[in-house]
Amino acid sequence: MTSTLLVTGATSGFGRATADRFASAGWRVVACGRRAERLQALVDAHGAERVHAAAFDVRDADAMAAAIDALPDGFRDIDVLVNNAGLALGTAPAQRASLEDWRTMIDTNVAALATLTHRLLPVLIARRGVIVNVSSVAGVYPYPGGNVYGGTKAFVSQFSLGLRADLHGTGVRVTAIEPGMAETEFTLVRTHGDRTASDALYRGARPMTAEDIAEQIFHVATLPPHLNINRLEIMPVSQSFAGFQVARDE
Ligand code: NDP
Ligand code: 8X3
Repeated sequence: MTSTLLVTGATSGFGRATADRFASAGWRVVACGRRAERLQALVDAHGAERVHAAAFDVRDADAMAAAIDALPDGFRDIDVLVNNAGLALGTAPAQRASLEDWRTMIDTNVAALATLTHRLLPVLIARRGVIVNVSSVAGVYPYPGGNVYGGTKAFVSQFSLGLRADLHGTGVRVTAIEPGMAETEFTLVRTHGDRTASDALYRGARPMTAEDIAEQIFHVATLPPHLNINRLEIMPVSQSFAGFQVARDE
């Protein structure tokens, strides 16, 4: 029997690599994102019987509902939901951050993720499915400039554990994956399009790749049905931790 994945943020980075990974393994994939031409490229690469493109902005609850309602036969019985669409905007300290950026992160990383999960819970319960929520080390370890982005990812990790508790006995599995630095379009988005800054961050650092994360997502989603990885924190070897900071009187 063919299984079905729905992954958000499939136009780039982790989401695109996840769509490729599952489609290549013979799954049906509902690939979501705003950039329709990139979703079409996934359809072209894997075939329309394998990949269905669902172009919508996850912050638009009506568009999300319409896209789910419009899923064709063969793509409705979702077994795995990967809530991956998300973003960081800015690295300024809270006192200089953009409120508009904060709201965009909350609407995308928190509100949209909860809305889509709520919408798909009935089918996931019926199919004893899997939810993989893409969180971040930024939700576990604070760093200067992480403020609202880190807060949204702390929500994702804690919401995932809460789902585990509520879905007790249903057979539905829930994992929060918490990656560290991976080279995708993430930093390009965070810097509002500064390619030089993005390239400089990753240069020489051997960051993780989108494919590294997609492989982890595929792994947790295809474990034997009696196993649940609650949280999976993963970093490149080149990234670790620095100490606390101390402000001193003059
Ligand atoms: P990318 O910028 O490469 O991909 C982000 C994806 O999210 C895109 O496909 C984008 O699609 C989608 N997206 C963003 N906003 C919306 C929206 N409003 N509606 C629909 N889709 C949206 O970054 P990553 O692949 O790195 O990021 C994926 C997830 O991983 C994010 O949640 C991020 O926070 C998280 N993460 C990333 C890390 C990293 O170092 N790269 C580390 C830890 C976590 P489109 O623009 O076409 O709509
Ligand atoms: C992305 C990882 O460390 O840039 O979530 O916040 S980090």
